[in-house]
Amino acid sequence: MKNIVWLVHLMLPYWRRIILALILSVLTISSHIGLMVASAYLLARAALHPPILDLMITIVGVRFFGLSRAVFRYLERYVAHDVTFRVLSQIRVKLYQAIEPLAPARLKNFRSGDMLSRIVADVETQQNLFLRVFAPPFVALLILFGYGLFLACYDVRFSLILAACFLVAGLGIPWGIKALGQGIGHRIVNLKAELATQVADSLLGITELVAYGQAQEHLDKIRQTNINLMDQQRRIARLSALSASLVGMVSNLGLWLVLILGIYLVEKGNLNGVNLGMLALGTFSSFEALFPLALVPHHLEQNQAAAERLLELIKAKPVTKDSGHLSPQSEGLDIVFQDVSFRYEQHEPWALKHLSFRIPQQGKVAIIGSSGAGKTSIINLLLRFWEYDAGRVELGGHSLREYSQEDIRGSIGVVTQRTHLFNATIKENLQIAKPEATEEEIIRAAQQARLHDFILSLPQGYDSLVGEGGFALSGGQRQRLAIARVLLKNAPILVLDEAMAGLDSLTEREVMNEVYQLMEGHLTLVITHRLIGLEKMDEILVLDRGRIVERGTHEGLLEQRGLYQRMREYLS
Ligand code: DGT
Ligand code: MG
Repeated sequence: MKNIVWLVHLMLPYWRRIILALILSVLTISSHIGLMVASAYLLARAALHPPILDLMITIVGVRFFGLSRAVFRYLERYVAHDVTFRVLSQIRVKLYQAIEPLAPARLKNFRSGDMLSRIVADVETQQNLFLRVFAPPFVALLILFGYGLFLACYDVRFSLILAACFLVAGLGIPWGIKALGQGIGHRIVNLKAELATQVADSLLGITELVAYGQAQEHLDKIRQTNINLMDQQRRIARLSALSASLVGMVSNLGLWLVLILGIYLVEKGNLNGVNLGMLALGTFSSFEALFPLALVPHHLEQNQAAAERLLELIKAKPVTKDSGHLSPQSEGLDIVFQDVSFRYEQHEPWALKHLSFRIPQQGKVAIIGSSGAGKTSIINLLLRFWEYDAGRVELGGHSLREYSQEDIRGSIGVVTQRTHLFNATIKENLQIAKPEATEEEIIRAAQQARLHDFILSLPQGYDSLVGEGGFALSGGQRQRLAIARVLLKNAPILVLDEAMAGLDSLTEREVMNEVYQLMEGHLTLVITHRLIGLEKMDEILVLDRGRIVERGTHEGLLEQRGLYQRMREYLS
């Protein structure tokens, strides 16, 4: 129920359009009734051969209702869909605003296909909310009252027949259909999500699936989910057909009852025979308002299930609070980690334990250590992707928590271990780092990253597309693009996490030289497995299982003859 309240809340700002859509909907059905009533009356009157002038008004009425029905139907569709799409776009904006602070920590719990299904399918499901859940009962009620009053002008028993039919077809049948289709709405939403997850998973891992000969099995799984989904949809189609025929039966019954009562009244002289056809056909056409009611519970269930999944995302709390207002200055920045401990989840082992180090203004620190030692975790804390559990992290003399997250990230240029390239041109991928960058700046960054010549060798140059995730580039080229991004951003703090991974030794040295030049005047944190160029570092931290086990300059560490020295010996 909470979900629906949330959705209604989103609809409230459009209450004027909603009322207009409801009025137009009522006018459409009223025109339909009007057309039937006027036509039946015209035929009955004409059969008595009255002077043609007597029929003029009715003839005009038939023409009017015939036309107005189409016009109102068009306007009603237009306004109702306009409202619907406005609400959908609101949901999308809200969803995006909610998701952004969740990245990356909280989003790891969602699978990408499931996320896609929430963002696309679950949002789209909400388009039924107004059109198929809220509007039909209102319209049916208004038609019942309006046409019921019209019938009461002739005999109140006509109105009672109408009310009885509306009760059966508007409440009884939907209730029965709901009982028969209990849970289908939920199952459809969940199966759609499962299908999206399986398809997305198999697309992302298609190379592995083919290489390990698992493609057919995966395909069978997708097929099975698809069959299950189709089964549920077939059940809904069956229920929909059943409800349509039941409502059809009730409306025909209503027509008969009105006709029988009418004949009785005509015989008794209480009703003019000319009106008989008009009342019966009008009643019959008023049932148009009842047809959408049968599936209201089903759509409501589907809307609720989808809204529940959306709210799960919207209500999720980001791991880091973004309540600080400070903005890092470009001068005087130093980074201090004071006895920092951190773990990703409560029950997991510590990723960082009692970590203390300081990178002075414009200082250069390298962090090395075995895989899983906690190197990337330090960056995750620095970028405020995760919250540390104990200790203190300072930037420029203030706790990291006092800064606005966006500003912190704005002042850090980072090459992550897993660079993502967008399916766009090389130039656009570079401009992410600095949207207002000039042509010269972009070329300069690419030259420094030793990428310029390669880019020029492509037929489209800087306008070449890099493909989904950059698949048109080699691993090393992707990495150099990431480095070019950082060079372009030229932020006061530079963080390189395995930035040179995937580069051949020659290119690595060339790019390193450029990066070292850039490091001058920047605070730099380098994480590397390769142990190259560490002589230039102010301090090297050797990390092991979340703790600093050795620290010092290159020479100092070599003298210690500890882990650092062993690692170097092993590499050389
Ligand atoms: P690398 O990149 O292989 O050289 O390793 P590091 O040193 O960068 O390791 P790091 O900091 O990514 O991981 C440290 C530990 O934390 C490791 O045991 C795996 C765990 N860990 C890393 N990322 C996550 C995460 O997102 N969620 C959870 N639950 N654990 C994580
Ligand atoms: Mg790492």
